[in-house]
Amino acid sequence: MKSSAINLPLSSVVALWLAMCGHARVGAAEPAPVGAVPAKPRPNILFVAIDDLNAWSNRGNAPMRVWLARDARTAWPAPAATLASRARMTSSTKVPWSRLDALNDQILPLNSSDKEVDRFVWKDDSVKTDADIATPDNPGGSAAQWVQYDLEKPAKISAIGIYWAEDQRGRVKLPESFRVLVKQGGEWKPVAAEMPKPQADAMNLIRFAPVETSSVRLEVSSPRKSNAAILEWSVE
Ligand SMILES: [Ca+2]
Repeated sequence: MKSSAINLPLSSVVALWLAMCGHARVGAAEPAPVGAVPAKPRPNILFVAIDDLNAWSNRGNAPMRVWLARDARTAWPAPAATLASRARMTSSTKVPWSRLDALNDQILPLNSSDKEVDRFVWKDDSVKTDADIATPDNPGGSAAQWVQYDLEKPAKISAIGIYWAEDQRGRVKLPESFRVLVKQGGEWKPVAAEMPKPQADAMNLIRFAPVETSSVRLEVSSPRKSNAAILEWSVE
């Protein structure tokens, strides 16, 4: 008998299987810090594949097609078209093993110390003296590090989201301070908003008066002998 393939949305099969097994989870257990929103849980590709096969072998009577990614990065959906995903990225420094495209790949971590997703990490070697550390009179510090989005074309923006990395053990720490700058008339100008204290384990949202710009820069000052790092940076 000629068999035919049945195409079910993967999400439907997995949702059904999770519900039947009592593994379905909804929402975040911990409240989000003030000024921040919890990250969305990321899909677990391995878990999905195993459960999907299991569900099918118990119920299906026709072949199921399964593709295994040859490159781990292709197992994730392509980023949606956003201001950030279309932007050109540059930075003041970068630890060689870290990835600049971790900023806009739209892959969110489980928490700030998640090592299973890519992160962008600045070098710390420019922060040496007290004068280099940011103060109210010296915002950003003279040794401030930065990362920059050059937008595909000028756009009006009014918010950014930052998911900071922080390791409980190690040198990656939350920045002591940071600023958001936009380029206008060839000059960098800070956006009109008070920068909140960086929070771990959440997407930090900063809203400001709408401004039209072609480039956005995020400037940070790291604690001495530490590296600031980012897991995701969105622009709206
Ligand atoms: Ca990311």
